[in-house]
Amino acid sequence: GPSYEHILTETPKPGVGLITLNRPKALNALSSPLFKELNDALSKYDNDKDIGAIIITGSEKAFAAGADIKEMAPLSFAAAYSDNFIAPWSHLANTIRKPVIAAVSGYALGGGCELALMCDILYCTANATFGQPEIKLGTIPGAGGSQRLTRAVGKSKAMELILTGKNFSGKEAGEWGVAAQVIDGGKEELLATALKTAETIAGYGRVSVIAGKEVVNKSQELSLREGVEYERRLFHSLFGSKDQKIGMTAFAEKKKPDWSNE
Ligand code: CO8
Repeated sequence: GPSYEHILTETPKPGVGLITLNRPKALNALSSPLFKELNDALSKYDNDKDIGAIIITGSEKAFAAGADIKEMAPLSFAAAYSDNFIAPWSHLANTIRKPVIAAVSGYALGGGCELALMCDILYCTANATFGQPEIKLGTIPGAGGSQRLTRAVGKSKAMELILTGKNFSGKEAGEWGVAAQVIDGGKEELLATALKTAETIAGYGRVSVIAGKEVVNKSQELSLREGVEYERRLFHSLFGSKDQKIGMTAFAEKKKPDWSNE
């Protein structure tokens, strides 16, 4: 595969692409060069017919301790605005169609928290540390944190977190619905859980998985009525897929479906 400087990529299980953020000296601070590599790896997995689900993880100590503060410190308004600084971060949320699981151990602060929130499913360890500490640096979340955290935890709690900059734990992330599962144990147990889910998803037909992700994401953008109509249109359209016939025929025949991904 391609060789990267700031991330590692591997396929630890059939159908699963694993991306490990790997800037240990900076606690995986998300520099522009790192994000360029992350986007490249995500696109490659998204376009790879053999891959059905993607995991993003970090180290035991840090998922990512934020955007790279040292890169941002000297930035001017004109440079940030004209170069559309941070816009490439939207690649994951805007264009990646296969499910992405965040497996968070250690720090997920600022942009690290926002990256985790962009993923489709979030798993974390109980003692992971989340937070939007930008206010302490004289700024505010810039990669969707104010929007996604608010949708996840509600306005009052998001306002408290973003205006005080105080951290919250993995345990709290689970209680508040930010995380789908809080894993007892460390990075190893966390990754095992993420891999199991990714393998399960990668074992289903690609077309229905992509459609499932698309309709859940629409719920974040559309009114309930528009969202339900959108879902119904896509549901109807899946009767045009081979996998709907394969799946329902296999059920009736008490067999295991052999997906065509068509
Ligand atoms: N950027 C750059 N370098 C970092 C970052 C970061 N976000 N976080 C840690 N590092 C570096 C440290 O500078 C240090 O480097 P060095 O050894 O050269 O001094 C190394 O990583 C290890 O860090 P520490 O020595 O600080 O490790 P500790 O275990 O003592 O502390 C902490 C760990 C608590 C995580 C601490 O490093 C910390 O507070 N980091 C900053 C957390 C933070 O404020 N993150 C938010 C950044 S702002 C942001 O993400 C903006 C949102 C995104 C888009 C918005 C655009 C405007």
